[in-house]
Amino acid sequence: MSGALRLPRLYAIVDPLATGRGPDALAAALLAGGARLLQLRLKDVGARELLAVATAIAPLARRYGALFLVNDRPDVARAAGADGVHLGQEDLPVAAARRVLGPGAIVGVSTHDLAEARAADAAGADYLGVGPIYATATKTGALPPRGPALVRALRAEIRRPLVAIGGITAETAPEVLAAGADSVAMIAALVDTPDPAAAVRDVLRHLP
Ligand code: 3NM
Repeated sequence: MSGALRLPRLYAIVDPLATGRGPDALAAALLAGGARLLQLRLKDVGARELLAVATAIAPLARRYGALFLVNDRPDVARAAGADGVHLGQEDLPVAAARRVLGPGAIVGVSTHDLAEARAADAAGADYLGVGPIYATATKTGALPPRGPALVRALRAEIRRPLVAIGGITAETAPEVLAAGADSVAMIAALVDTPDPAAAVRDVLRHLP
């Protein structure tokens, strides 16, 4: 997309983990709690199921005025009418994702060090994911945690929005934002709880 992107400070990721919750029910709960940016992340389903879930969540997000992104798959994001896509390092490059999604879409990229961040910046990503900040059990094969220092290092030279990720909780979110992140992404802290809507409300109360 053109122009500077302003992201909500909480970047809520719809990944049911092992909770057994349906992703659409989870998305509804996160929105009801006040999340205004959702990313759908379902690592173990095929494109058809991902599309079906994304197609159900997109109008729900729109009703709340929330941004809705799909992880990994620009084609699914476009077909579902999502606002954009979040790309990992092994997914399509930013330019190819834009060819699929069109000029108005949001394209974010996961980065884990300065070199990846510089490359995503040069490629024109709308925002950069930055992590893992703290230890996380959510992502298989996650790199060692880098602490808020990684955010500080990237902030020193990159102007694009930075979305910090990895083991962030309501308690640690303020120090990550203070290090220069624009937003904090969370999975377990929201999802692996008895009441995801209440977890979102609690996080939003903690944010400066
Ligand atoms: N990506 P939680 S860390 C999906 O470093 C993801 O790129 C990461 O989940 C990265 O909030 C991570 O439960 C897991 O730790 C985030």
